[in-house]
Amino acid sequence: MKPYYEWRHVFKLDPAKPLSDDALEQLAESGTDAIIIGGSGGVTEENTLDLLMRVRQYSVTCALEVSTIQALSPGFDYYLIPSVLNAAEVTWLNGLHHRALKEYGHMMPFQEVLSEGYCVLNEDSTVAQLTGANTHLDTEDVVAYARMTDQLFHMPIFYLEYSGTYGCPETVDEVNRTLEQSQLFYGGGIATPEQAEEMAASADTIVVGNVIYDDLKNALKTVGAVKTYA
Ligand code: 1GP
Repeated sequence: MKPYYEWRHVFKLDPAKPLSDDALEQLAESGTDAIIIGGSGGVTEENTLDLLMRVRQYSVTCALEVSTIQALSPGFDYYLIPSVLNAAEVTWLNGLHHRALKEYGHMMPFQEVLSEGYCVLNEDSTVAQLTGANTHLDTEDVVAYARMTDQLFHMPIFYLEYSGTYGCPETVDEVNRTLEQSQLFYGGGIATPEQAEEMAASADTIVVGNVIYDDLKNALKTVGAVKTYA
């Protein structure tokens, strides 16, 4: 298993989207550092477990990004728990977390749990709609959320989430310079090796999602782009 602080490139697979065995094999054997299973809609215990079993045929590190308590399943290397810092309702910041801890806190494998300070920046994304995120933020606002994650809450991961659209490299760069301890994850709209390389220049870890389903060839090329850069 590769520890999260060594991840430079990860693929995020959506359990609600179909993926052929052949495609999954290519992704798992691509040299990516980890596979994250997670999505914002249609995630169930059944489709999560099904995908976990399929990924477990390979040696790649596999994490669950928990978006619904119902889909919590054992057997992952890591459990990533997002807290949306710019959400409109506290449900997404700590409400679901409270509910989960009340029910399962006594048996949670905390050594495998990683909290993520999420900053959602694409107002059209499902996650922004779901959480009512205030995406009208300037760089100083985003940097303040990065400090909150890093210096105030001491969360291991700060996640700049542009899901579905390519973000602003200058903002990523500014955040990168601010963070001292937290690992910087960048995700959103990476569709080419060039974009992967550009974001990998500032973020510690880049997350590649949608393009897997739209253009597998280019998705696979993002791995090499990041590794060459590193
Ligand atoms: C989504 O950050 C990830 O949670 C990746 O974004 O799907 O736009 O690549 P894309």
